[in-house]
Amino acid sequence: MHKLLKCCFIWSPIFIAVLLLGLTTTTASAQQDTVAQQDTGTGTGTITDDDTAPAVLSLRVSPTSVSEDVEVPPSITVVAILGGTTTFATDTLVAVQVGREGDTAVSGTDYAAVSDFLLTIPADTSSASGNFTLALVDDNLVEETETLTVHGTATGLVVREATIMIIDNDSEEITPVPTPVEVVEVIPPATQEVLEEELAYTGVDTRLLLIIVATLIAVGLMFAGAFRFLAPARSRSRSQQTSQQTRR
Ligand SMILES: [Ca+2]
Ligand SMILES: [Ca+2]
Ligand SMILES: [Ca+2]
Repeated sequence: MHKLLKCCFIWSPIFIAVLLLGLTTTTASAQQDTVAQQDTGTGTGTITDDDTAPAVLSLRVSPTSVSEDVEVPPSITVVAILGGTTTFATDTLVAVQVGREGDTAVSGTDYAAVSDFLLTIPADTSSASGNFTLALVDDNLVEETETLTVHGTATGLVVREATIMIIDNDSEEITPVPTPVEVVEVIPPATQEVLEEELAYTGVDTRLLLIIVATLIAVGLMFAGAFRFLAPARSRSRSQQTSQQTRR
């Protein structure tokens, strides 16, 4: 019995080790079998994209307004921007046109015609920009502010346009209207004095005239009285002379 226990004590670890080795070998063999099966099999996987493609593209311009009489034709920058947060995996071509029917700024009249051009938004990019020169016509017409549309097209996208404003520099000549002025007649002091002197002189003259008239009346009365006094005496003297001649 003692030998039996001793034998078990010695051989048990060996037995366990052999058992574990066998299990490991079996597992590896099973894995190899699985790999072998995968290598020889086929499968199809589907990757579903969770990004929504852009649907809108906006055009923006800078500057947005220019004066009709600007000395140097301005360079207008046009930027095309995809709407939203996603981009395309391929390039996006945007055909840009400057001006269209209905604009108040007329090509060839208010500005020199601008050729169409392309903007390319690279793959995995949200925007692109380009430039064109806007040569304005400085006419002498009095006009309202004119508008010039920058628009375009891109496959599968709604393109929102931009507007440039052309500011007029002409104005109507305004004829000044005279302001009515209230005129107040003011008599200069010198004139006032002259008038007062004339009035004073007229008063003296009237009094002098009255004195003269009164004097003449008085003189007339005196002569009349003297005539009355002298006339009877002369009559009596003539009568006496006549009676003396008669006596002779
Ligand atoms: Ca004009
Ligand atoms: Ca002008
Ligand atoms: Ca003008």
